[in-house]
Amino acid sequence: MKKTLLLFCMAVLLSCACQKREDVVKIGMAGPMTGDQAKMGMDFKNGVLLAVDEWNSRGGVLGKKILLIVSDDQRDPKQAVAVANKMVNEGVVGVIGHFNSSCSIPASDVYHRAGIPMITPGSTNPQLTEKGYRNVFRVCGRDDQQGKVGAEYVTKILKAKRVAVLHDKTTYGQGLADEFKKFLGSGVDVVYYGGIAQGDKDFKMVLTTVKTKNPEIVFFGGIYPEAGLLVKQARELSLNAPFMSGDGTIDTKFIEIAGAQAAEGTYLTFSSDPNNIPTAKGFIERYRAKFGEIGPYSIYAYDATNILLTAIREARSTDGKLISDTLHALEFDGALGKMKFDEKGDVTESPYVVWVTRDGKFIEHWKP
Ligand code: ABU
Repeated sequence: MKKTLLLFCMAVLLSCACQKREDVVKIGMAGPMTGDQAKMGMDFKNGVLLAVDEWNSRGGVLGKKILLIVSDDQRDPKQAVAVANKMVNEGVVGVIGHFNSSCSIPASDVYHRAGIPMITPGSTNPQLTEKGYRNVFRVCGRDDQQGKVGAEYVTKILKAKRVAVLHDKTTYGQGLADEFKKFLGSGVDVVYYGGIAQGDKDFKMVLTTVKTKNPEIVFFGGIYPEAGLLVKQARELSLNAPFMSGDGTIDTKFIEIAGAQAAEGTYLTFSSDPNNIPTAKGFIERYRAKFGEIGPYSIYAYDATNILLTAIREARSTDGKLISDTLHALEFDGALGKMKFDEKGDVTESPYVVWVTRDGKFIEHWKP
């Protein structure tokens, strides 16, 4: 009797667990939710959440509500692998993330083994999509594209001859610095090349050395916390050459940390201003109403989520392979405009432009 009761209870529990698993479609989102890049993580989360809420208000996907699982990778590669494994074990059918290339790349191995699609809104290091994983996608561009545009501006427009190149020794930061350096014209002299440590606060020693090299421009491959301090401390040392950086720096936090005066005239490579993209209008209004001003990658997170959910709907399945195949075939109309993935999982179009900081704001400045 006892045995029968036990078996009955187990069957009920199992049925509840299955029922629970089937009640919702789980998708994961991962990024730096705490620490010095938490602003980026929050921008991601808000973009994803807006898309999920909109889908859920229309009934969800495949007749089920969508459940978002948010994970904090703390911009740490080991933590990224840990949260990737955790989300896989929790049964996510796709992941939006991560932000840092140094997190997305090792985490992609986990998603690949599990056969789950991942779409990063902001990891730009080329290696991510060079592994040949059919389940890995990005809706942003690549550092070989943005490094080239930065180098073209410095070489052809600024006509600089003496350039200092700094990076934060990360996959993204050093990778972008190297791409930038690679594309500089043959008449450009790299008078300094070197790395700083992410998380450090005092860069005066390296900046003092850079100053002795008398550069006309200083390029920094890295993210806004260090970029802001570098620019601020450079001005304190009367190193007044303009700085150039990439998409990891174009955030209001950069100006906040550097101060508007020190940040004035900093060049940044990124995509075009979404405020000038007609298809982005509705997204910007709805995002602002819910969360305030959009961050640089909010719209990318929103489009990445919509693409993933569209692929699940079109595939009529939560099977990872079917979703990935559908993602490769989709032509998607997003807030950023038309989007299509190539064989590698990169977007077929990702034009970069140069922005400049003026009066505490980022202004779109130059198109190649
Ligand atoms: N692309 C901006 C910084 C994030 C990353 O690729 O590491």
